[in-house]
Amino acid sequence: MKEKISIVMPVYNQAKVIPKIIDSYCKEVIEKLPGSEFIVAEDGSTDGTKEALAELSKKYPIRLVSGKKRKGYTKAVKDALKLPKNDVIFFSDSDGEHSPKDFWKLYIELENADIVIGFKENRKPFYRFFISRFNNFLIGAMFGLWLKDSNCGFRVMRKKLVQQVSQDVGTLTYASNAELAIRAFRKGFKVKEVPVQHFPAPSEVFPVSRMPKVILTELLDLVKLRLQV
Ligand SMILES: Nc1nc2c(ncn2[C@@H]2O[C@H](COP(=O)(O)OP(=O)(O)OP(=O)(O)O)[C@@H](O)[C@H]2O)c(=O)[nH]1
Ligand SMILES: [Mg+2]
Repeated sequence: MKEKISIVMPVYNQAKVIPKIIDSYCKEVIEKLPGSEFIVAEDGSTDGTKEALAELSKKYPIRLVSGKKRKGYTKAVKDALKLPKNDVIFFSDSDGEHSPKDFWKLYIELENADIVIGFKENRKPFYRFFISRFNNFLIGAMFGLWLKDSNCGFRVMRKKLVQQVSQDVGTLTYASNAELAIRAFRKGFKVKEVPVQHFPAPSEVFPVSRMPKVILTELLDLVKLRLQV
């Protein structure tokens, strides 16, 4: 496969890692697939990320989309997914949890699927591993989609799938990436998973203290989603 791609990357307060991330995704992927584009969707950052990205956009071929006010992950991703020009979309979080080298493993599998999702084999910390597995079990039982890491923020997908489902996402408060996969699966798209490396980063959304609230909300949201698809 040598198809050009569009990278879509949401960014919020990633000043520490963003120069390295932009550099590595450009070198490992963008430069190797001529005609590709790199959409960087940033909003509301307060830690110098905006300034860093403005500098980086002079040196690297990124399409920078910036907003003053923080949109929140789900809205930021939905808006960014309206922008790709190319048929293959490589979506990745920007917090350094993934390696752009793993892109190629997912990309090759797109020959046999409409969306290929990375799965973090050795999830850390342990409570995240456990909760993720439990959530994935519920998704399998309720929707028939059996995945190991349905909410992974590292995936490659066809634009036609993104166009058909991404704008409906908004029911699973804490798992919008999983919701996109579920909606796609229920529309008949083929979903695959491929193991990827994982470099744990501190989580803003999921500290252990918020787990009871997160789990309860997720359970109710899954029921709501089941009534929709
Ligand atoms: N544009 C934009 N990006 C965001 C926003 N919130 C988070 N992000 C980015 O989205 C990615 C995922 O971030 P979070 O939603 O904070 O998730 P996390 O804390 O890393 O959660 P886990 O990876 O599941 O532990 C990161 O690369 C963030 O920089 C937002 O409001 N707007
Ligand atoms: Mg993360």
